[in-house]
Amino acid sequence: MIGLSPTEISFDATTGALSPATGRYRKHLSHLEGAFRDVDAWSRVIQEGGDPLVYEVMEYKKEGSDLFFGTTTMQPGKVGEEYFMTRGHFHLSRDMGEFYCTQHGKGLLLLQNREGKSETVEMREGSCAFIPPDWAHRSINTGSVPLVFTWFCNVLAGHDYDPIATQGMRMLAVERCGKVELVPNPNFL
Ligand code: S6P
Ligand code: ZN
Repeated sequence: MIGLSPTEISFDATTGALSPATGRYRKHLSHLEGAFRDVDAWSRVIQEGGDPLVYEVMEYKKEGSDLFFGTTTMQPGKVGEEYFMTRGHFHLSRDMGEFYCTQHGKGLLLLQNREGKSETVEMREGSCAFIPPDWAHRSINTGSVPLVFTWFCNVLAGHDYDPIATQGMRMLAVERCGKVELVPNPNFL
């Protein structure tokens, strides 16, 4: 790691655009099969809504560094009563956490440990969330504008999507009577 040069990377806090970026990907609703409880609503929004973009991730990784960072930009929207959300994952390296710092919009960070304990941290402009090692994390846009956050973690953290893809998370974030509610996921055992 000796010999790495300091670098400036700029980001746009309202769009999440990163410059320079070393990687990026987009997730449209069709990529999130099985993530939302209401499967009929999921198909309907894809067909009638033209498979909307749910989120985009851009990252900057310096070769040889132990750390990297990026932005996640989440569009507002719902599938049935459930808000747009990320897939959610544990890190493959169980001793590596992460920070999420919200730049724009509002949302909920839903966390869950291996024993199924569920917690949330509010995501709002000017706040950062600490994600402890070995807690799964899923971000949820509960607002009406894009939710943009920067994240920072170790390059060796990795993603383990299987547990959440298989079982979902214990709690769901839904809109009821115009309000954000956390309700138990009936499919989580
Ligand atoms: C990586 C970090 C984020 C997420 C991104 C999308 O450790 O937590 O970059 O990957 O917000 O979420 P997901 O669950 O689809 O990877
Ligand atoms: Zn992560």
